[in-house]
Amino acid sequence: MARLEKVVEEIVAIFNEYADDRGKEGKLCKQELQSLLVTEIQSQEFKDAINLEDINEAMKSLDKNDDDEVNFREFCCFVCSLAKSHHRATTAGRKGRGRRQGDEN
Ligand SMILES: [Ca+2]
Ligand SMILES: [Ca+2]
Repeated sequence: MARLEKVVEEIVAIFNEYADDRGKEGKLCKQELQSLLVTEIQSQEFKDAINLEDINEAMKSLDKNDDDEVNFREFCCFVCSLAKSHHRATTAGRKGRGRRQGDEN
């Protein structure tokens, strides 16, 4: 399977595994969100992107529609924001976006 396909499958599998653990199926309650974040986020870089110390704060930032559950759409926004901050981190130090005339030579 191609890499991107694997990534998508993994995202769906991770969400479903935790979301169907307790309470409503297909949605992450606070406890499910907490165990997902604690288990599936290990590196400091990604930990810095979300407040793991305070699950209430983490829930508040992910729960866009204020129903105290994280649905798949909200989870995708979170994964996307992790990807964006990782992209920023790995491209930091490059000058500007794209190539501008006069840069570095
Ligand atoms: Ca659930
Ligand atoms: Ca929600």
